[in-house]
Amino acid sequence: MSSAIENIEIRKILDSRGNATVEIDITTESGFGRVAAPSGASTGALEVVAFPEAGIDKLINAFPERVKPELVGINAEEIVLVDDILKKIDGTDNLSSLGGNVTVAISLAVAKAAASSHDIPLYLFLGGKLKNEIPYPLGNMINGGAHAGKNAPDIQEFLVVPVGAQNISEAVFANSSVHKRIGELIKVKDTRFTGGKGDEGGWAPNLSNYDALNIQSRACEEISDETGINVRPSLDLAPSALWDGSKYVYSREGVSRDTGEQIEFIEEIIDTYKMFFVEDPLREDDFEGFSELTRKVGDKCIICGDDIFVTNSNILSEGIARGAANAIIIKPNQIGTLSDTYQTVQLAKNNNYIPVVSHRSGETTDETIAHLAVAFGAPLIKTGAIGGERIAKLNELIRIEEQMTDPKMATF
Ligand code: 2PG
Ligand code: MG
Repeated sequence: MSSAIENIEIRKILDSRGNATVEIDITTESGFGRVAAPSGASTGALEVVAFPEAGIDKLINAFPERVKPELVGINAEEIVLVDDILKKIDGTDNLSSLGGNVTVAISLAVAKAAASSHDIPLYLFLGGKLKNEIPYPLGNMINGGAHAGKNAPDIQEFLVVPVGAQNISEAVFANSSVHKRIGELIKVKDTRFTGGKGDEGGWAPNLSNYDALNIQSRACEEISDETGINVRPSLDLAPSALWDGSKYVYSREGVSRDTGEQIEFIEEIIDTYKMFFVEDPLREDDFEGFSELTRKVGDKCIICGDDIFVTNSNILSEGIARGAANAIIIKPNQIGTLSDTYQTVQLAKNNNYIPVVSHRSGETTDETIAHLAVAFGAPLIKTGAIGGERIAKLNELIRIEEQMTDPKMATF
């Protein structure tokens, strides 16, 4: 049984927004790994460059000479070596030549092929000894900002977490019940609502931020009462998109907030709606604001950094030193390789930052992040609630839980 890479193929495929992305196939003597890369819409400024600057088609043409010969023959278990080779082929410091989406798909597909060579699933191969813990799914209920149309709320994501669920099946069905209930409540509030959805399968209504918050919170309460499973509201504000250089402009509301007012607004929302998790409450370069907010509310709410940290361990180190946030979004394509992703997860865990493995707004039916969340021991996974590319990950978690001998939900 050999894990040496025998072949590597690349193809251009569709993502959930109808844009092009890449898929990689890795073959070893006795294994196979296939991974497709996702793409963001509200990307952090310091993420690696997603696609090769020369374009996907040119890279695909050059791939047989430029990439394949460098990897064929390498042991797929040597993931750090593979990632180093990829960085060397790329030759830039932001992966703009190969594209971070290409490198991350190769890196993850190599790991999958190695796992498959040993005939074990990826989460076991990467996780070593099993903790037997399943992450809670953060389900996306209402889409706004860069993920929805003009009249939708300014806040990008209204999320929920079924913290009272006993297993993943209870958890995903609780989320889908909240999603359905929110749809019904939106129709009552806006009789002209056409049922439209945003990029991540959440509803995209013509509602103010506060109307959306009220509906989100009411649906959580109702479904918690009806099912006995406590479901808590959460948010991703993605407010770098709202920042005009001196203030946050909430155009849907006709309101602007400076940094101090934004912090007060977030504190008020956390208190009023008993928020469980708030991602990117402030713009991506405001370490000070993140620190202040974390000091004020970090004991009652998870304050998570996404665009501010971009899964980069050097940037996370700065955040840790300054007490900015207490959780970090982990998106492998923000940093471009599995080994760099792993390094960031370890740094987070060693400093009591909660790692939250996440999808992107543009996705495929690839299910790899479900395995990563389990392998990393991440207590939360953010991967939507409904929609083919979102349920691919959720249903994989159901399968993973079924394979475990004594599964339990994650501990925080
Ligand atoms: C986010 C993500 C995923 P995008 O902001 O957290 O929800 O969006 O992939 O567009 O960056
Ligand atoms: Mg985010």
